Amino acid sequence: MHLKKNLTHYLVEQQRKHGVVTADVRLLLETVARACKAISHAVSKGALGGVLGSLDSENVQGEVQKKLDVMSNDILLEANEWGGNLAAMASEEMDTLHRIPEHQPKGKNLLLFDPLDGSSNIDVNVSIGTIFSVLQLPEESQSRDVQEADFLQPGVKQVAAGYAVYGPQTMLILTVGAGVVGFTLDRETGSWVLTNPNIRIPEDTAEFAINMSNQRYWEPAISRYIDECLAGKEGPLEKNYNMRWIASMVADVHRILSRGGIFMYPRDQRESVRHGKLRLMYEANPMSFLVEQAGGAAVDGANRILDIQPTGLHQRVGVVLGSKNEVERVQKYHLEAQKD
Ligand code: P6P
Repeated sequence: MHLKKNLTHYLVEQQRKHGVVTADVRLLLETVARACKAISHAVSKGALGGVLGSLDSENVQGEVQKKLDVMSNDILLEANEWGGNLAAMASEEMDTLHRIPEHQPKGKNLLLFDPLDGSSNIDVNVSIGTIFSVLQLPEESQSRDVQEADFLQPGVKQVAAGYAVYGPQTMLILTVGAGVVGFTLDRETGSWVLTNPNIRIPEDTAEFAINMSNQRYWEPAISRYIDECLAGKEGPLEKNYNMRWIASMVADVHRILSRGGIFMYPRDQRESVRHGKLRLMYEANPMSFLVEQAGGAAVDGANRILDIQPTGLHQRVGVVLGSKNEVERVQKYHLEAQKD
């Protein structure tokens, strides 16, 4: 029987051949992948597992928590407390950092995650996902207790990032800084099988993703670009565009990694979205790392997302990412608008 390459095989290769993965990061990624299998199993049960619906609680974002949000968060915390490769974790669902318990061995990695992104789609059976990012504790911090400030590193410092998408297939998309690879969960063997060994985003696209209902709040640069897309063949971009909006970042980004496109959740004039809706540390940064590693681009408007110096664990940011030439056009419009 010919065994297909799996996640462990890939990570051992990256560790041995390319030295881009240390043994403790390899164990961390395998542990996160195992937790995503458990989350996939819980999500797939739906009403049969009594896991749908909301709790009476709100998270630090002031969003009503779904049962599966909290369950997914707990699965990731429990899976990652014993490995000895982490100093602390941070999550969209927790107000502040989660230190590794005293009785467990500590490591020098920091794990950040959105345990179940797109959870407004859970109850209507639309694809959702888990997003994760790995940073390392700064040298000077390794001799003391971890603090929230230790997480506040720009996205270029990530050593790994990825997501699991719970859709018709459950897939794990990962980068350790050596390109982007995709694994499909084989539910019969429980193995993450390498099915996409070299994911690349086409530099051009004719497909944009944005929530059009926010159009009246957009900044001029976004309006200018979308107007040009809607003008189609007769407009300045000289091609007809298609539109998609799943309202599940993992699903929209997965489509873009699979066939190209541009995803936009820009900051806008609403008070609650004046810095953007998506969170920098555990949504925008990991997705931007993946997109750049696949040959795409990711900006907050005028600036590269991975260069942003964070000021808060849950800070929000505008996000425009995907096919390189398209994103650079939007960035150019923002830069031109700054000069006006
Ligand atoms: P809207 C899901 O709640 C999320 O954080 C992202 O996954 C998604 O892209 C966005 O918000 C959808 O936002 O305003 O269109 O519902």
